[in-house]
Amino acid sequence: MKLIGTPTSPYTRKTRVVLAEKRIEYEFVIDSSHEAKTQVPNYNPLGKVPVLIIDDETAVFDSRVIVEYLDSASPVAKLIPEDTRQRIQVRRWEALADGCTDATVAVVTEKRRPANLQSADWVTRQQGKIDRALKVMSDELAARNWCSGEFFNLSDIAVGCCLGFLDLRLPDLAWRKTYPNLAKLAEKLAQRPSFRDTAPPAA
Ligand SMILES: N[C@@H](CCC(=O)N[C@@H](CS)C(=O)NCC(=O)O)C(=O)O
Repeated sequence: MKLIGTPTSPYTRKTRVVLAEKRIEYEFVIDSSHEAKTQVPNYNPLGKVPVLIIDDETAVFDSRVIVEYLDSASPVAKLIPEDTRQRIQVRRWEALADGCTDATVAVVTEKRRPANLQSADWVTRQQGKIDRALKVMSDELAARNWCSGEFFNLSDIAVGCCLGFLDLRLPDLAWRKTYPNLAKLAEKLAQRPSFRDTAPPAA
């Protein structure tokens, strides 16, 4: 099995954490679709990573589909509950965290454009999504150990990758100060080998 992605992509990291938690061997192929020589569009017409090439040469994307495949591929460390209500709760957390990451990517992409082409309104709109998502994550986590249910699962992985990406790309946001319960969760996740071994290189 091969995973195509980059060490800084938060969606790639989500799939790498899942692979590590489930103890699934894979080859990590680094390919950024922003590079001229990228092969990513040959596997994903959307030109986005991650892409998982499974043994029969089928290319699976995006990260939400990949993690579902991986969780069903091995019984080790189930990360998505069978029960419908619990599963929907976990996937809602994932949608919230991934959506917060999407808005972070949008802010960073906009700020990399030439100053005269940047839209302050667009950045404010995306920043609003990040702020609201963080507040809801913090409110719903409250004083509990894990985001959804009694055990570590995909919801915690998605939130951990989202928070890690905020640290990488928007280090001035100071979310730890505003939301100490999210900081505590991030600290706990950072001690897991799956998170430690996939931490993005410094920007
Ligand atoms: N919803 C997708 C998002 C993937 C995504 O946006 N990946 C970024 C890297 S972090 C990418 O490849 N961007 C290149 C592009 O949009 O052209 C997923 O969860 O896999």
